[in-house]
Amino acid sequence: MLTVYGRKSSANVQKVRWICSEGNLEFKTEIVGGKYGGLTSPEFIRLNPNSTIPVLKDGDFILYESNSIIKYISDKFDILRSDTQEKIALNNQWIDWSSSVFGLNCSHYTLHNILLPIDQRNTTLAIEAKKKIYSCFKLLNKQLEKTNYLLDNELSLADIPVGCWIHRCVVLGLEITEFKSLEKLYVNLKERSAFRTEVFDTPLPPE
Ligand SMILES: N[C@@H](CCC(=O)N[C@@H](CS)C(=O)NCC(=O)O)C(=O)O
Repeated sequence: MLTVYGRKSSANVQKVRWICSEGNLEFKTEIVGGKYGGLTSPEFIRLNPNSTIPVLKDGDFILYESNSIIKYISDKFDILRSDTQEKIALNNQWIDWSSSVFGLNCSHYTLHNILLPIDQRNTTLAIEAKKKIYSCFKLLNKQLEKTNYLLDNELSLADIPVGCWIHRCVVLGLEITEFKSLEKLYVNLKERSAFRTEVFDTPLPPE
């Protein structure tokens, strides 16, 4: 059976738990990270020398980096797999963007709003991250004008990381109501039980 290492409040962990649930895959959970610690233990460093979550264990096979993990699960268990090179490439494009642009700013916003001790939070950095997140909302809203999900009218792999970060923004109080197409995606995601269980109903970091 698969084991997913990481606290349920981590957006990167949520991506992995969501795709497993989307495909009705059973998995075990090892809660580490955040207030639970454990990322610098010798056992965990053997799994991931970066001391970050998530980590996936599939038998003797160990994998870290959330985006690599969701692609592995998608391919191996045939969950949300794309049938053309173009669709694979577009999914990869959005998955890369979700980490290097959108997720990066969501992480900064999280850090400087709730995660760091109050005396280490930097309001300027939080405002800067918020501005960049709103540019991402605008870009996503444009992309979503003609489709219910990012690539077409069905859920694709790329919706998973993007959906996790959208939810993080919403729970941190960032308003999406002026972005009607983006809001429609969020409504569609909330109708999926895998999203509700693994993303929507989870606590905020560092829980
Ligand atoms: N690029 C990595 C980033 C991993 C990462 O930064 N994970 C965060 C949680 S979202 C972490 O390990 N934080 C330390 C902690 O939870 O204690 C991935 O996508 O897996």
